[in-house]
Amino acid sequence: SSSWDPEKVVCSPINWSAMRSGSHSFAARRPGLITISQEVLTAMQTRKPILGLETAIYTHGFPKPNNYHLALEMEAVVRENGVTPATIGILNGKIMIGMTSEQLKELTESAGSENTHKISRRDLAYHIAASGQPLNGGTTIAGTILLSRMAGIQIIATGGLGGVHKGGENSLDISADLTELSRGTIAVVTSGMKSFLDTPRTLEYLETQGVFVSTFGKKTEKVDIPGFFSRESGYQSPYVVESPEEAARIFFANHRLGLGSGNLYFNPIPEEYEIPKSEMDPIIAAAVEKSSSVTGKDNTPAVLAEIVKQTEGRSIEANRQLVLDNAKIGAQMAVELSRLSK
Ligand code: PSU
Ligand code: MN
Repeated sequence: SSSWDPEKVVCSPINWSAMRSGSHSFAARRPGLITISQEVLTAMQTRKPILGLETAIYTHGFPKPNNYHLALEMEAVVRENGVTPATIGILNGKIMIGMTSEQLKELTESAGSENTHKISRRDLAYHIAASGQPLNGGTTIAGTILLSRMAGIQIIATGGLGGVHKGGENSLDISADLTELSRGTIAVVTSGMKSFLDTPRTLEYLETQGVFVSTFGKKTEKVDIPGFFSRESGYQSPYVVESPEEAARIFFANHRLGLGSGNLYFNPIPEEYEIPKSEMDPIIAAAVEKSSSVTGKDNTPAVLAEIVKQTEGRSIEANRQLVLDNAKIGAQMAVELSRLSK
């Protein structure tokens, strides 16, 4: 009907105009529940583009002290592209949207301690309300997606996506990243999933959940879903996008339609840092084998730690380069989205 205004479509709990101003977001309506840094708050008030960043990669992916250096580098790349970084995590029982470098230092240094956990949807309330020692947390993609939504942040840059684990049809180990992607409007930039996940089943699951899945590349070529350390996985990407501008346009249309579902933008690792799939696959297979007795949320970190050990730092440099590139692409998307929504 003529009264239908896509700008007014409410994607609970945040509507589009509120997302832009930041002033009526879920977080703003519940003061004290979520701590938004001064820098991020200013960006919201002045309608500067913002990019959300996850922290499980620092607490449960990267060894110390590389994790702290990476956290700073990620924010620097985002700022260089004219965007305000919002690193998201839990520090001393408080949900943080944006952290000072001292706070980032505190969180990353606490990696590995018994009070620092990996935070997905099911973990969130406990970590801000439990009795005992104050807890810290690195948010997974799932955790970062849902907190971004609460704060009114629309795009996040991450490293590797969780998915359906190999044998998941029996173990039921399916990352909450996938269900969270289906729960609300968010754009996620990631470099793919490692070969310890079942790529075709992950794609089927995402299709069922209505998540748009695309990879940066040329539409005239066949483009694979990237395999994290390598640019190929052997499985074709459902869609191809050619630039951050196009990606932002698709995400904006997704929002204006009120679809209320997430978008995945896979960004293959830059060629010069790629580690061939043939080289990584046996290493990853061995890491999975070694971690097979570790179940639940500890499985992914155990596999990641074993990969780091086996590649002696080479995987760390590849991981660093790809995640920095994701921050750059995510920031460019945020700039374009901000232009489109003016
Ligand atoms: N895969 C990677 N690197 C990562 C992760 C996964 O190659 O850092 C992290 C991300 O934070 C992701 C989470 O959201 O692990 C998925 O964990 P799980 O499989 O327990 O859902
Ligand atoms: Mn899992």
